[in-house]
Amino acid sequence: MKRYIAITATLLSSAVSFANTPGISRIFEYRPAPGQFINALPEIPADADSPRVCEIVLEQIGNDAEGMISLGGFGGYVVFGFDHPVINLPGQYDFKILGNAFINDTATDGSAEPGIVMVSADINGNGIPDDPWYELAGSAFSQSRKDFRITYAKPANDNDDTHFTTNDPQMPEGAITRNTFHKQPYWPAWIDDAEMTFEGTRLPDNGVNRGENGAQYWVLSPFDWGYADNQPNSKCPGFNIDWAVDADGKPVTLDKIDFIKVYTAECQICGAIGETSTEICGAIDLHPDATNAIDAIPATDALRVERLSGQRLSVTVAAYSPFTIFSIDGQALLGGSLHPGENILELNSLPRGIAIIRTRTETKKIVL
Ligand SMILES: [Ca+2]
Ligand SMILES: [Ca+2]
Ligand SMILES: [Ca+2]
Repeated sequence: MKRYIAITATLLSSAVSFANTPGISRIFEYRPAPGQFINALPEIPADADSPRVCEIVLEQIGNDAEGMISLGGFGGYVVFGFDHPVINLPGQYDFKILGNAFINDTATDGSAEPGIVMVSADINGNGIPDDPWYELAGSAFSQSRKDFRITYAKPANDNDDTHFTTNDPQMPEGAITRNTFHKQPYWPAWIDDAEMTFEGTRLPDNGVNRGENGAQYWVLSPFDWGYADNQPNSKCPGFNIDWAVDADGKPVTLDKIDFIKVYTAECQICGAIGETSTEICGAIDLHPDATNAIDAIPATDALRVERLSGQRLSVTVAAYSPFTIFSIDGQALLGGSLHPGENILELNSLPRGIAIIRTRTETKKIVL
C-alpha cells in the first residue's frame, strides 16, 4: 500500500481575512526625479519635512487608499514596506505592485512606464532600510545598462526646462521639457538641493512614435515581466523574490524581505508626451499570513510524492517538468527532469530532514 507524505500547510485563499495587512503600511522615503506630474501626484507643500512627505505618500498608496504617485524621470524612487515581512515562497509570486500601465490587445496603443523593483531584508533589525538592496532581474535584465548615473540641475526659473547630464556617452545630456498640459513646477518643491543625482539600471527605450506625416502618436510597449507600471495590473501576476540578484548579477537567496524600492528605469523623452515616469498606486503581499516558506506552501494533489526506503522518493507528475530540490533555507540542492507518471529519485547524497521539491507548476514539502 502506498503511503503519502502528509501536507499540513494551509490552503491560501483570498476569502480569508488576514492578521497582517496585505497592502502598504509604511513609506520610508519618496524622492522623485523632476517631471510633469511632480507636485501634483501627489501635491506636497514646499515646507513639508521628510515624515510629512511620507505621510502624504501613504495617504495615496497605503493599504486600500487607491491613489497614485509619480516617480518622475529616471531614478526617482519610493521606498515602502508592510506591517510584516514578505515571505519568499519558493517558486511562487510573492507580491504585486499596482501601476497605471495599459495596453490594448494589438499593442497599437499603450503606456508602459517600467520601474525597476529592488528588495531588502532588515538584516540589522533596526526597522529602517539601511541594509543591502537587491534588484529583481526582470525580462530585460540582460539588455539593460547597469550603473547608469544621471544628475538633474534645478532650473533657475520654474518655467525653464530641467537639464540633466549622464555618464552614458550615447546620451551625455538632455532635458525634462515642460509642456502646456502641466503648468506647475516640475522640480519637487520640498527638495531644496541645487542638484539631484540618481544611479541605477537603465532599461532600453520602449517608446515608439507611430504618428504619420509628422504627427506624434507614442506607444510605450511593456517588457514581458518583472517591472512595476509595465504590464496592466490585471495581467501582471506579481513579483517573485527568487528573481533577486546582487550587484554582479548573481542570484541571491532571500527567505523574506522587509523593504521594497521602485525607481523609474527609463531615461526617455517621448516628444509631446514628455518624460517616461513610473506611477505607483499600491502594493499587495500575495500571502500576508505566511510565517515561513514551509508552512505557507499550499497543499495540492497534482504532484504526488512518496517516500521510499533508502532515501528514495517516488514522484508522480502529470506532464513533463523540470524539478529542483531546495533545502529549507532555500539553497538549491539538486535538479533534473521528471517524466509523466512515476519517477524514482535516488537522494542519498542529500542531507536527511525536511526539504522542498519544486516542479514547473508546484512546490511541495518533502522529508528525506
Ligand atoms: Ca517567491
Ligand atoms: Ca535595517
Ligand atoms: Ca504610468
